[in-house]
Amino acid sequence: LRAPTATGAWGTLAGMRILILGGDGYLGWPTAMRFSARGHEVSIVDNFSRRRWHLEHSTDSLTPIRSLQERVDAWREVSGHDIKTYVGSIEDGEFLDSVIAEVLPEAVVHYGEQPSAPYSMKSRKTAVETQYTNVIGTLNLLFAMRDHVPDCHLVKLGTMGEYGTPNIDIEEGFIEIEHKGRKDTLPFPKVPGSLYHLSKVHDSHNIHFACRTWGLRATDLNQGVVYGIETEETAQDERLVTRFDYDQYFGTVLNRFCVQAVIGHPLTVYGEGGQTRGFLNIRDTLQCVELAVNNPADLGEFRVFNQFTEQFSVRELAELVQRAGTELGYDVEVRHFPNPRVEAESHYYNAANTKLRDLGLKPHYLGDELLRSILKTIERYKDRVIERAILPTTKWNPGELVAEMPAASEG
Ligand code: NAD
Ligand code: USQ
Repeated sequence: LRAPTATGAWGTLAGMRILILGGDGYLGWPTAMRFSARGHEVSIVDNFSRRRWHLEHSTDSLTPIRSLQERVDAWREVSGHDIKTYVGSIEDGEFLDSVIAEVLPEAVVHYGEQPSAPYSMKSRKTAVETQYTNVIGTLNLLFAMRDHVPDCHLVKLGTMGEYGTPNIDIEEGFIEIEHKGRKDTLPFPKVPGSLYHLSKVHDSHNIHFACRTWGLRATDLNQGVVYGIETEETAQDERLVTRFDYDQYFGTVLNRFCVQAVIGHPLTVYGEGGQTRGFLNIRDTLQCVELAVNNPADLGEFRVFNQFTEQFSVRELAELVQRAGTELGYDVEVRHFPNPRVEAESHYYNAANTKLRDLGLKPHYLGDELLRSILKTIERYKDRVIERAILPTTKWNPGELVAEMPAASEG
């Protein structure tokens, strides 16, 4: 394996072996193309579960995505670069072990998890599926790295939602605590808001353990909510588009609002809309992941970066979309719906995000121009929108359903 330079950075050396877990997904596919375009040897693992979950709900990506094989063929045609693919589930330890032994990656970018909070709260089955896929998959990965590539750098996608919404500033992974006259720097307290977000907390603990105990190196990217539809590479050819979801399970809030604005559906602000989160453009996800890969953690180090560029409340986002939509001639209504989630709707939120900026992140901020360009891209595909998939049916606490339906509870 190549050694890092004296500064600890790999530089931007071409030809690193990079394995992308979840490389058929919204973020994984554009990431695979980005590293491939830079001249790295890229391999992808995916089990197509995201495509299957859509089939099971009779929903689909707004963008007409090609099969992984067609994407890889189109990418070869457009760029002249090959991407190798492995189809299988990372919770299958034997499969993942054999992939790691064959690829011998110098960096693993791990996106391959069930990413939806509402899906994880739908039923016992989906909650167990989420935690099994995410936690066991990551555990298998840690063992395979320990046994075959102990120098490899794990870049793991975590989530800002691991922290929840505490009434104090959120630090990047760790906090210095003084307790009864003694001091220590410890993992920041985690109070996540769904069983999905909890799976990421469990992952973080397991990865931290593997770094402390086996000397692995890892960067946990606590990413905020991603929005956007295009990257440099996906825009090169219609066959290279990435998925874009807007349904109640897999659509994230700003992407949903943009689709809703274009089709004339009221923007679905849950509750008061004071819920504040960190956000970033999909182009910045790629930038952040690249920065992490190019500047690896030290052996034995478990680093945490908070990966977002701006904070917004849901209500602020709705107003921004309404304004950009109105400029384009759409009639955009902002409507408050009963909140299906159990979460604070008005709270303090101030999260640190300096570590990626220190490495050179140049954010693409959310402005009217960017929003208008997302809306215009969505306009091209608006006939594909399945409107019945938009309103939420999954409640965090189904007991509330009973309270709202006295007839049912009395009977
Ligand atoms: P996605 O569902 O589009 O991508 C995940 C990919 O992983 C899918 O192609 C899926 O088929 C694959 N996959 C899932 N489980 C797998 C398994 N067990 N084995 C092999 N492949 C598997 O989701 P995304 O939005 O691209 O998110 C990627 C990662 O980033 C996830 O871990 C998610 O939790 C995290 N993240 C996403 C966002 C966001 O706003 N999109 C924000 C923060 C963190
Ligand atoms: N919300 C609305 N209306 C909607 C959808 C969502 O008001 O139509 C609200 C939610 O109640 C929540 C906020 O918007 O308060 C964010 O919801 P979301 O669905 O956009 O994001 P979330 O469930 O947190 O999950 C998403 C990704 C997940 C990632 C996470 C980053 O699906 O993979 O981990 O964003 S973070 O939020 O920072 O934890």
